[in-house]
Amino acid sequence: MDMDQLKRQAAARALEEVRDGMQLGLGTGSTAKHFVELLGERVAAGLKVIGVPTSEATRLDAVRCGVPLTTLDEIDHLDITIDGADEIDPELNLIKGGGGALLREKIVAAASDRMIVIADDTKWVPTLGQFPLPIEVIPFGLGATRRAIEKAFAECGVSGQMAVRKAKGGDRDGHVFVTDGGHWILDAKLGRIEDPARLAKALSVIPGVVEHGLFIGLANSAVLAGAEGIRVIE
Ligand code: ABF
Repeated sequence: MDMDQLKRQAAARALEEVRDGMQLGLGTGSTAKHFVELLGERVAAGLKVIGVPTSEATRLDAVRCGVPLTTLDEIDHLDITIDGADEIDPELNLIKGGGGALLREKIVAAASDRMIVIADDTKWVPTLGQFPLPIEVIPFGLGATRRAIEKAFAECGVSGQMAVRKAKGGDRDGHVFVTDGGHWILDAKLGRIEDPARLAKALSVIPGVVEHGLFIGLANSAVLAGAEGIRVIE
């Protein structure tokens, strides 16, 4: 079975948790896209739900699939957010943001009663850090922000190269990648993050850092699809 089929299976398993009347956070990325498509089929068959998308890309997918949308200004909470991840550790800490939507993804996840992560099982790791950690930053004063981030890395016992993300494909190919919020992303190759909660706190207090891709204590369960079948980790 190819990776895309595994992603769709994980999405289908998460869809079993969705009930009539739920308010849903809709994630970003190829796995979350499968979820939106499958949800659209259920909506066409009569399921009543409403969604908050975590990116412009997901908003367009949801519209295409007929999933009704709202915003966090119009509703006061979400029942479940279903989203992908770049890495998932045994405590269900995550690295997210490879798709560039980490800021909205974190706002939406934090506004949800539950977060279900959907992924193929290659995303399951013993320790976070092989995937470069995305850090969303304000372009103004980037040199100072980078130095502060490097200081936080040293205090938290990690180090590695950081690079401003470049857009791949489309009109902006090779130019700086700009997030939906108009910010830039630094990708930090750290290799191994022994204490992700400590690093998350240290990054969060740096002026110029808008958000980072460490999701600590936000996910309630992970649905992992692999060659051996589906595992649900809680
Ligand atoms: C989003 O999409 C991200 O936070 C993560 O970067 C990525 C996962 O993508 P995919 O499902 O395509 O592997 O959820």
